[in-house]
Order: sequence, then C-alpha cells, then structure tokens
Amino acid sequence: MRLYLINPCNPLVSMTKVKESRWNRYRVWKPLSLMVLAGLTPPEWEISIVDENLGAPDYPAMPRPDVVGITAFTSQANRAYEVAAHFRRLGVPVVMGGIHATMCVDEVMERVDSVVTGEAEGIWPQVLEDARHGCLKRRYDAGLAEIDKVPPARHDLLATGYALGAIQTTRGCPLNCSFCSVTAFNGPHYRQRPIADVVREFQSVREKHVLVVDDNLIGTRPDHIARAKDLFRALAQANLRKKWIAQATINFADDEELLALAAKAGCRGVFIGFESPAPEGLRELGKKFNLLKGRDFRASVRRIQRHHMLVAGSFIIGLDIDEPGIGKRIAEVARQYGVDNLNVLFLTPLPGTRLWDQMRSEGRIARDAFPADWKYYTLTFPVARYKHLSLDGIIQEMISCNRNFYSMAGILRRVGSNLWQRREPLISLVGNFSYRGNLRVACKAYVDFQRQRGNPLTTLLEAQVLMED
Ligand code: B12
Ligand code: SF4
Repeated sequence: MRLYLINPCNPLVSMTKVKESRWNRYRVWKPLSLMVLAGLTPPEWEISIVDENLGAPDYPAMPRPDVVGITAFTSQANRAYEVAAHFRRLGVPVVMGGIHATMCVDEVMERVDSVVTGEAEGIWPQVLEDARHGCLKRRYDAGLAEIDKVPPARHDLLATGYALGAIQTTRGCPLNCSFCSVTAFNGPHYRQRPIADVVREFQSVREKHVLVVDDNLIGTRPDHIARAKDLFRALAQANLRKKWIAQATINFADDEELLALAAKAGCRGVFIGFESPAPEGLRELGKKFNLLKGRDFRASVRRIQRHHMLVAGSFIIGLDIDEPGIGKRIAEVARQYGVDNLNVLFLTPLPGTRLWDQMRSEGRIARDAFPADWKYYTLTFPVARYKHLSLDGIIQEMISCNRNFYSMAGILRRVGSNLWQRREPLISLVGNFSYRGNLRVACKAYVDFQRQRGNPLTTLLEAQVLMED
C-alpha cells in the first residue's frame, strides 16, 4: 500500500520561495506534522512525504498512491484543494487534516474524501485501515492526543537539504491570546512529552540545527519551568552536539539557572512574541502575560543574550489602538529592547480564534472570498479592516518599520555587537539579510495584492515600493 503525505506550498509566501533568495533556505522548515503521521503509520504502508515548499513535484509522473494525506495551515488551503482535486480525478482517496481542516470542516469536506479534525495520534491507524478496506468515513474527530503516547516522528523520511530539523516537546497553551489558534486547536492544558522520549527523538534528528516547534518551550508555571530545566539537563547530558532555536514567553529571562541550562543544552536563540509596544495593545490582544511584574523588556532581552542566545522579537501591526507612525514606533521599540531580529506581522483574523469571531461580527474581514482568499492569510498581507489605518496606510507602516530596522547601518551594528559578545554572529548575519531580502519580495507582493483588488497603490506607496528595487 502506497501513501503520499503532502505539504502544499503557498506560492505567495515569500519565505518559502527558496529560489528567490538563497537566504530563504534557512526559513524553510520541515513539515513535522507529516513526519509525525508517518511515525503513526503501520509498517505495511510505503510512505513518501512530499514538501512542495522545496518545489512541487510532477505528480502525474509519480507512481499512483493508494491514499493521499494532506496537511494545511489556512494559508495553504487553496493549494491543498488543487492537489486533492488532482488525486481525486484519478480515483485516489484524499484525507485532509491539520489546523485548517479542523477550523473549517465544512469547507474542507466539500473538497476531499475524508476530514480528520484535531491531533491525529488517536485515529490515524484507524483511518488507514478504513481506507484499505474502502470504507473511509467522511469525518473523524481525533481530539487531543495523550502526550505520553506520541510516537517519535520519522526524521529519516524527508529529503536532505533543509537547514533545520524539527521536533516538538509540548503542546497546548493556557494564555489564549485573541489572534492565536493554539489554545483553540491544542487546548489550554500545557502537555509535556516524557523527557526520555524527547531525548531519544532528538538523537534521531539528522540536522545539526533544529527548530523546537513548541509554542512555549518553558511554559508559564513553576512546575513547567522545573520540567524545562529537567529537559535541558537531559539534553546536555545526552551530548547531542545540536544547536537549536525555540519559542518562549518572556519569563524565559527570569531564571538564571534556566537560561544557563538552556544554553548548555544547545539553545542558540529564542523567538519571543512582544506583540505590541503599548500596554493597551497587549490588553487588546489578551497578552496580559507580558504585562506582569512591571517587566523591563530591555533588561530581560539582555539577560537572555548574556547567555549567548539570540532573541528574535515578534510584533503585530494593525491593532485597534495602532495609528499612523506605528511602523517606526515598533522599529524603535525593538531597537530599544535590543532584539537581534524583528518579525512584524499584520493582525490577521485566523478561523477559530477569538479575533476571527470579533472581526467577523463587526464586518471587518476584508478579504473574504473564500476559499480563494485564504492564500492571503499568511500574516504578511493586510486582510482585515483596521481601525485607524487604511490598506495603503498599513502597508506603508509595515515597509517603514522593516526599512528602519533592517537598514544596512542597523544590521551592521547588530551583527557587530553579536560578534563582540560571541552570540552567533553568523546566524545573526544570515537572519538579518534574510529579512532584508524578503522586504523586496514583500513589496512586489503588496503591489500585486492591491492591484488585484483593483486598488492601484497610491503614488507615495508606489514610490516606497520602487525604492526597494
Ligand atoms: C512550526 C510552525 C511553523 C513553521 C512551519 C513548518 C511546517 N512546514 O510545518 C513555519 C515557521 C514555516 C510556519 C509558518 C507559518 N505559520 Co506556523 N506554526 C508552526 C507551529 C509553531 C508548530 C507547527 C507544528 O509543527 N506542530 C507540530 C505538529 C506535530 O502538529 P500539527 O502540525 O498540528 O499536526 C497535528 C495535527 O494538526 C494533525 N494533522 C496535521 N496535518 C494532518 C494531515 C492529516 C492527513 C491528518 C490525518 C492529520 C493531520 O495531526 C498532527 C499530529 O497530531 C504552529 C503552532 C502549533 N502549535 O501548531 C504554528 C501555526 C501552525 N502557524 C501558523 C501560521 C499563521 C503561520 C503562517 C501563516 C504565518 C507566520 N508567519 O507564522 C506561516 C505560513 C507558512 C505557509 N507555508 O503558508 C498558525 C496557523 C493558523 C492557521 N489557521 O493556519 C499556527 C497554528 C500558529 C498560531 N499562532 O496560530 N509555522
Ligand atoms: S500567542 Fe503564544 S502565548 Fe498567546 S495563546 Fe498563542 S501560543 Fe499561547
């Protein structure tokens, strides 16, 4: 029995266009969901994982599979439907799962043979068994997995050529920020995989550099932190010789022992969601956690960096409190905090989030020709109606923010300080130039995005975009 597991591309996502910038190789990450599914698949199945982000294959030239499984974030849904249609025309049953299938079940059901909602662990072998007997159900509800029964992902299956491997050690988040799908999808309970399972799986990752995909590797409570310390001790003791990056909340900075252990275990950088430079913004997004204890963000960032770890900061533009000038303001604040990289995204109502419910009820979802418009739900296009910013206006803010932070002088200053403080100067250099390179690609995408709406850009914006050429 032959099984294809497919990760569809989104041709609009600049970060996955490997050929447009060689720096992008460092931003194409392995589709861990499919590696996990492969780990759940009984041995009688011959599995091929297809990651279209490395280039879509010539499907007609490939051997006919018996079943196709497709994963998709919302932004990949359109391409997922194209791939599904191709295989269904051949009479091959197509099963789709993942976050979009879970949040938009009815839409997906119209386009595939079977939909799996939730985390696949409890149900996937049954789905394959049903497929083998030609009695696939239209819908399977998998719910949440028992975290200590998650088998290791198949790290041996994907082509080489990725800069980073991927692994997951926890699922779920109690914080339920308004814009984020994680609490709705993985639940509010922070579930931790047994440390021995994680260490064993880490050993099977082929790449030297690894992305730990957890939404918050260290959690929020003292018992979470204690577990994170145990995990780091175990990783250090296993002497894996891997360098890894992860996502964490800002409380990562509050515990010197935690920082020292993380660095010793191979952590070289953390991605932290600062989200808004203003306390009212954090309240608006429900990210009150960032407000606790009258936090000094600059000091927190410095504490992490002193352990030779990079800090990438993420902010969102387009909040109800954001007014013209917010782009420059974010760049300034990111500089003040001293982050090594800045990642700014448009506030985007993703299906299943609190923000989606709110914006939909207020009639503020501007790009709503679904499913076609899902391709814009990459957080790199403004898809909503923003309170104080027009569409052109918010694009301008984004460009000015990135041009400001990623000016050549800014990059040289940051990389110089990374070099001086022995904090991964090479990764910092690659990261900074990768973002700078993407700005040019993004500008071209904005022009197409607005033209396509029958909205040629204003002269000012057109001029700004041209400056990026
Ligand atoms: C790693 C990651 C990335 C990596 C992607 C790596 C990759 N190719 O998979 C990178 C950094 C590239 C990335 C990019 C983006 N991401 Co992202 N990302 C994640 C993150 C943190 C972890 C994903 C992961 O690997 N999880 C571990 C695996 C094991 O879990 P899983 O994917 O959910 O798979 C399970 C189930 O979903 C199900 N399942 C999944 N697929 C299938 C298929 C079948 C057939 C079946 C039966 C079951 C099934 O079973 C799996 C095992 O339980 C999630 C948050 C999260 N907790 O999921 C956000 C998340 C998926 N990302 C999100 C977003 C918005 C994006 C971006 C659009 C924007 C951005 N800039 O971040 C881009 C889009 C990229 C694109 N191609 O269009 C949102 C998606 C929401 C949505 N509705 O789509 C999430 C949920 C975060 C959030 N804050 O809401 N992301
Ligand atoms: S943004 Fe981070 S902290 Fe907020 S709900 Fe999502 S995963 Fe949790």
